[in-house]
Amino acid sequence: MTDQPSAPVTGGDPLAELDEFSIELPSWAFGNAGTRFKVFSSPGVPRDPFEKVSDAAQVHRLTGLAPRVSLHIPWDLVPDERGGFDALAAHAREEGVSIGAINSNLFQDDDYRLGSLAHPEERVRDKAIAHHAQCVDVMRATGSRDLKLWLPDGTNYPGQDSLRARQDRLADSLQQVYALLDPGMRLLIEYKLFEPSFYSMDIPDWGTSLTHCLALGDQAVVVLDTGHHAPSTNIEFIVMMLLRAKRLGAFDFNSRFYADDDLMVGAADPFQLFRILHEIVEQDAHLPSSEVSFMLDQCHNIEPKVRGQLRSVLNVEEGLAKALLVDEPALRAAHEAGDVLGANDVLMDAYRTDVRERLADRREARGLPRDPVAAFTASGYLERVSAERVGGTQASWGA
Ligand code: LRH
Ligand code: MN
Ligand code: MN
Repeated sequence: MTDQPSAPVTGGDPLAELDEFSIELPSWAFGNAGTRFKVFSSPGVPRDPFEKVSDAAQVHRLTGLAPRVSLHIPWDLVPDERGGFDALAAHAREEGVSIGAINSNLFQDDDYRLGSLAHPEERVRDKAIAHHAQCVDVMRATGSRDLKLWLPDGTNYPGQDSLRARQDRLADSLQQVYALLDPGMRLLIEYKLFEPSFYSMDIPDWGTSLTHCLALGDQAVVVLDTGHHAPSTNIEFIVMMLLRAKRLGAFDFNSRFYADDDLMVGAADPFQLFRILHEIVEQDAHLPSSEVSFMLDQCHNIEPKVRGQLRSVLNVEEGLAKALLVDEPALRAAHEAGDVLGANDVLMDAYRTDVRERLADRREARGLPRDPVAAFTASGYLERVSAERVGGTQASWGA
């Protein structure tokens, strides 16, 4: 192999692949969120799932990047007198978006003190399984493909329960949840290192999640939440391995300085986001055919919510644009030549490229505002909904 990097094979714009890329927004990002110390309330916050979907639709309207909204059940339950989930799906369509993943909730019921799907008592496990049947009904009504399961189960003290018995019960419960799926539906299994359990989590890492997925079947895939790892974990390595195993189903993107901070993606460590997206591009997983769902899982505690989501999707777009600019032939040539620093230079050249003007040009060419955040501020949307959304209770994380 030559020591000269070969010329790129195509003369086309590498950013054209952004046309097919999309990001899914979490309904809960639009409600009031906080820490265990205080939930600050913001004006104009949605009072129900319809208003959350409308806010999410603003992000799509201004960026063209976010056509789906994930729901969390029971936070986003729609009462029959509001037309049920058929009405919510119709509302989403009118707003130009659709319903994405349906998240189950196994962490806010008194019965789940010792766990849910891995609970020692069959009655509690059955209740947690039945909750997933309810979620699958919501999927059918809304046209959602993905059932997303994050398991908060675990133990706080060594000896509190048998680690092995918990896994066996979990495997059995997961099989029952999996059996609820229609063909074409997917079960997304999310892992988390710690919290709310502090000694052992029953699905603490990608290996455990993947092991369960492999036992369940092709419709089970892993969710990687970027905030759910130990500090210094090489997340892009995990991304590469899950793609290699064809079991990376989705991301929950966010960023963190310490633990599961749920801050805006790309805010704490944009270079990590770029490295993750480089592994994605290496395996063409940014293309819709890969079926990787790029979701956000964030809470906006002190920042405005719609603007927080706008900033987040633009951060992901920017990271992906830079990853698409990596000169792949040059990188491969450097690998083959064993050129350590040359290879690193190729990657860093792409990361250091300022793509903001190119992305604004692309938006303009597609009839979108060059600066979606400025367009949102100028639209008066927040003032309008703040005036309209009086009465009722503002949604908050967990309600
Ligand atoms: C758990 C988690 C999971 C939940 C969400 C609200 O920490 O990341 O995805 O569904 O937060
Ligand atoms: Mn998550
Ligand atoms: Mn989390």
